[in-house]
Amino acid sequence: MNNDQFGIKEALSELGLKETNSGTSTGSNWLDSKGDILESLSPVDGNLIGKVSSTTPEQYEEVVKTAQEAFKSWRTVPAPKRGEVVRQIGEELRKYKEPLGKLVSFEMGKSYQEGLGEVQEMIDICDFAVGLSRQLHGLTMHSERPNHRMYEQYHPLGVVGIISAFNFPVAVWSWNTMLAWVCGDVCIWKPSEKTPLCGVACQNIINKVFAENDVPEGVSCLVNGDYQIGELISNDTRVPLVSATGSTRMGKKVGAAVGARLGKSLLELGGNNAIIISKDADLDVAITGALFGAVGTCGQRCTSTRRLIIHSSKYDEVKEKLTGAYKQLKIGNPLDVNNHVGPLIDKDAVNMYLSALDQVKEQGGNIIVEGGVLEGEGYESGCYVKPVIAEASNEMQIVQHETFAPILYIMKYDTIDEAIELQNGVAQGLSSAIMTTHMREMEQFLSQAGSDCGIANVNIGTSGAEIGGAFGGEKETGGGRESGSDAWKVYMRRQTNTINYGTELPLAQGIKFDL
Ligand code: UN1
Repeated sequence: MNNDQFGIKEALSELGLKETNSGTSTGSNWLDSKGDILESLSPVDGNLIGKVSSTTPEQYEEVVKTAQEAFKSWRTVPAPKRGEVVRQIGEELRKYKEPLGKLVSFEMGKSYQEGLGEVQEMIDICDFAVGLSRQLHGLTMHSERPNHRMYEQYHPLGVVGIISAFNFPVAVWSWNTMLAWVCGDVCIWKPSEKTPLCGVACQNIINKVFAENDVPEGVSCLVNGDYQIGELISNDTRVPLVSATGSTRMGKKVGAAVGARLGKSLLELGGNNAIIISKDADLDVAITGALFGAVGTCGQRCTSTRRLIIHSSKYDEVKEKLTGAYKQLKIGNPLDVNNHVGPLIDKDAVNMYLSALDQVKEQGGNIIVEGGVLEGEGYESGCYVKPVIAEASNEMQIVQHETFAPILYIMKYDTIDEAIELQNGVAQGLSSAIMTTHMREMEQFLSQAGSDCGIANVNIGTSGAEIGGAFGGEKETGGGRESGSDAWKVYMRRQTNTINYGTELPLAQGIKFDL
């Protein structure tokens, strides 16, 4: 299919993308394309979309130094004024929603609807951050000493490094950056090497707003490249906070490197998310939730549904309904609204999917909806695969592993205690859900003895979280929280201040020190 009919060329030019782009920027200054070239191939048709140069170690030095310098002035701009700049970014994103949504869809492979949804998440976090810019508050407390006042306040941290993944190539960056900016930090973003054009496009959008507001060079920095540039950021003591989204394997490396220098990290890593379908579930809600959770974004969300834990009395019915729904799925070009499932990101991902299917069979799983790689017209990229359902158990090694592909494992339970144990019986702890109309089951699932995940939903699938809540998870998911609620606190340093406005110097704890 000719992708021009979907307006890709036009979108690229609207976003200021060229055939070859510098991947290193401190704002309006784009550094020369000296580094190795990253080729961005679309998983939609396998063709080259554009090239981006990676950042050399020398260029990285220049970026960090410019960012450090920018921090000195950006931190003194009143937070609501920084919020005003973020408000304008939200306005600009509204203008660019369609071309950016299209680029996200074409470079990453998710549906155009989901691409637009991702840009909407960016707009929403801008709005959230604007309000937040007037609410970066600490507490006051009573001092034990007379004529003393005690309070705490939050100050910006400095340079924040953001390492993001291909699957949400723009939204996750914005969750971090918009908060960090209103908090008074400056940011260095390393997008995934699989979606570098999304990074360049966002920087172009930001640059326009920053120029109009005289924001100093270095507040918004972009670097590109493979894991080596990620290592530079993780090991750099000038970067007090590193926020990394991606696999648990990657997160363990980043966490160890940042921890070794006692820096702060915010990790949002793998999930192995389950939905419990109870005997009292509304099955229409349950099937729709499970279907979107498992095949949406071709199973490439960290919140994708990987396991269904179904009450034995409903098992056959759910299996039948779900199998029927899978047969109706249309797989193809994600820019075509008639399709439900787009491609995987690249051929490596396809190979991981195939290897996972082999392991499912070797380890005793029973495949009930067969997989396979699609071939022929429209599937030339080799990245389109069939979503799979397999009967499996937590004991199988492959079920314990997050395969970033549309493979759904289904299993049975009899008691709610057993269901919760199965739900929690994996190394990851991001998202979870129960489908039930039974109040007691629901409350047990949400109690301290219930789901051990960062997200626990009722009658909603595991994916599609709103930005207003803190986003992240426990165990191998890394423990970090991004976006809403009080996630902003990680981007700031807390300071406790005690002020003596009296004429004596009483010491705390009743200590006397008289000469
Ligand atoms: C991710 O896959 O890293 O909750 C983020 C969701 C989206 C974000 C997913 N709002 O599915």
